Amino acid sequence: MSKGKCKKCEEKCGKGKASPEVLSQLELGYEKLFKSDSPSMLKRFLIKEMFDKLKFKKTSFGSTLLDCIQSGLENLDSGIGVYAADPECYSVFADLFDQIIQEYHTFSPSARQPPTDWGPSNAFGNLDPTGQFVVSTRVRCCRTLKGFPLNPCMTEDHYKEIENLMQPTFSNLSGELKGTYNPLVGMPKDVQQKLIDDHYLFKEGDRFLQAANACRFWPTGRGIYFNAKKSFLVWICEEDHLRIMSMQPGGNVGEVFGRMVNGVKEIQKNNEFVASDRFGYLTFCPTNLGTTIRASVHIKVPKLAGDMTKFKDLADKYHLQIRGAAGEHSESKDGVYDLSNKRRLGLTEYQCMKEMYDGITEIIKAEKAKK
Ligand code: ADP
Ligand code: DAR
Repeated sequence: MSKGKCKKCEEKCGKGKASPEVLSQLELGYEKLFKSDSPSMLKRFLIKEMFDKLKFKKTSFGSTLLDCIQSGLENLDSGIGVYAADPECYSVFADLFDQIIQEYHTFSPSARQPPTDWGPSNAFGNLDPTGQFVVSTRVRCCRTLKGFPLNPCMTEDHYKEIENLMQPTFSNLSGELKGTYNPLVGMPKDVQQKLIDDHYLFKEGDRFLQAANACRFWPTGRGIYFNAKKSFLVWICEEDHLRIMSMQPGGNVGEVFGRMVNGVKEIQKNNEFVASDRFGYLTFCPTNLGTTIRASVHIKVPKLAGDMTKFKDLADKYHLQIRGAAGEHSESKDGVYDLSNKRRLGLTEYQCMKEMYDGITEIIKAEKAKK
């Protein structure tokens, strides 16, 4: 397993400051951002004083401010516009990350992520036993493997090593978790597209990830593990090193969550994850820190969706996020919306799930009550 820095980072590493080329790109990008009407948190929080302080800094991996904000400089329509190019970025560029984290997760600089608490195994039942509203349920979490950098600092060998590192773990999964690993390299395009269309596999070509240097050497080292029912799945090296997920038709949150927890516990028996006292599990995007859990339902609420402004206000009230039927950056299809918890940091895994469970319960009540 490569413990060393990537060639790109080696070139950048060296002591001290960002190179003149990086500084020049930063100044040009910042000027464009400053003149724009970008809604991103990057635009709102990276004021000139902070920019001038951070632009010279480098992490021990060699990451610069540019490595973290390049996606938001290129995609002015970003909501956030910032990723951690390596785990140290959260401390080296804390001035910027802390404000993003406080706003997105309502998590203050003095706050600490509580210890992992999955809660009691029978905590959650079925949100919609009649099947009138909830089409399907999915719960996912993200993990960064110790000893590896994050996307912008990863070499092609890093991607291959992570893929190879996970094979013994996958081979040892048994019972309901037993399945096969399917690398993207060599996967027929029609098979890949059907897995994407059926909501199992990640999409390709996300412009935000591409601009963040998260898609280099694609599809090397990328792939998906899944069991026979495709109810337990693991993504390898999409946005994060690992995305561990459970999903099934219907609204039985307890079953879906329980399967994901079992999978995480099995995988962590042989693998060490990167976490910090302050933020819990560290991830490429600051929106996924902490529990890293996104628990979602595909739900049909045609009455509420008839007034999207009120629907969004109701979702906000219960700390829920609305996505389209194909996930992030997609639109609803056939009246199906992806509704999930927004907050992942500053609360336990159980509290995260409860926030989603209680929120969706209220959404279903509101849909039933609406004339
Ligand atoms: P992530 O959830 O990992 O942040 P996305 O929002 O892009 O990523 O969703 C990834 C895939 O998971 C998409 O195809 C999306 O439609 C699918 N998905 C998310 N929630 C559900 C759900 N409750 N039921 C079925 N598919 C889902
Ligand atoms: N589109 C980027 C990412 C925001 C959060 N989603 C992730 N991490 N997949 C943005 O800044 O809006």
